[in-house]
Amino acid sequence: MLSEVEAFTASSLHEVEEFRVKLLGKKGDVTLLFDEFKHVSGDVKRELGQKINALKTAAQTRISELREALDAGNAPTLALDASRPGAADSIGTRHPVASVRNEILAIFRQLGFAVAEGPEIEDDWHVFGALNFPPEHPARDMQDTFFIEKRAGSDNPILLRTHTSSIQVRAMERQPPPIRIVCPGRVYRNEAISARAHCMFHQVEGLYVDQGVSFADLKQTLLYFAKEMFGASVQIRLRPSFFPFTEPSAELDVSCSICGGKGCNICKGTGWLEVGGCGMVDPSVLRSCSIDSQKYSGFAFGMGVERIAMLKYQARDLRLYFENDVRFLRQFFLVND
Ligand code: 2U9
Repeated sequence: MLSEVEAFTASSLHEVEEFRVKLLGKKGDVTLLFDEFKHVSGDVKRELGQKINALKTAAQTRISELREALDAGNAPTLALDASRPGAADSIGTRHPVASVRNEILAIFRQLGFAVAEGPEIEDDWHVFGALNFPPEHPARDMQDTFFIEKRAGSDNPILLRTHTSSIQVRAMERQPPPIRIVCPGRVYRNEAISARAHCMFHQVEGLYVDQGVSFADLKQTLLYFAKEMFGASVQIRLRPSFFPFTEPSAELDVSCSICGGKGCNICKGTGWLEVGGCGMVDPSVLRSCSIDSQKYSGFAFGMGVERIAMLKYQARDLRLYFENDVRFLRQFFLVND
């Protein structure tokens, strides 16, 4: 905007007045910037204030120059100083969610996992049916899932995926084992938005299917992940749980890296932080995807990227990750990958 102001030229006093009103009038661009500025706080405020003031001064200077030139009957000249150093472009930063997702994927790539993606608009079979969700399961309810189309004569409606597990189902349908993939992506759930829940968030899920894959392999893989992600001194804990698609199933906790497991307000005094879930792929899920469950076994895991980002950056409100407020995003300027 500054260079546009400095380069502005006019052939009449009327045009100069229009320019003044557009910038400095009651609803002018610069006036509106000053209004917005009132809501900004912290370090950004000082820098922004200086920039808006510079813009205002430049506009006033250019208006006076043009008025003087036109009053004197001269054609105005451009107030360009060719010797002035150029202004550097400001470079954007990667969003913290993308950054954490990339970090997670890089860790699993080191273990030989390939990255696989799939459609966000899915069908019931790939999100629920193949994953052993019974027909009356609450996740299949309108309250929990965004349905797009209930197709007449079909029991396979179109919906927004509620987890990235559908990518793994597609991979198993497409290729025979060994399969070793990590699947990142957006998922959608019909939830009220709050500091802890959102109707859209990001997951990374993983799947390893081969001959002789055991729970010990799962545990070792997750321990490696936790140490790479949260530091070499972390411990992991698996708590028994239930998912329709894994048996046995477990919740994955890591020891709190803030207090070292002693108990603090981040881990609510427990010394442990929940980071995801996991389990051995239920043999009936393998069979749904035409994989011989006598010959092959597999493990799977899943985690929410925003949740890991919140733990890593100690943000208290999930909504910060979706609002794209530069005052929040600018704090991640050092994170680059
Ligand atoms: C197939 C078979 C099994 C993926 C898994 C979880 C456990 C899990 C949650 C963590 C937090 C979702 O983001 S979250 O809300 N996920 O607990 N996910 S096992 O299991 C699969 C996937 C695909 C074919």
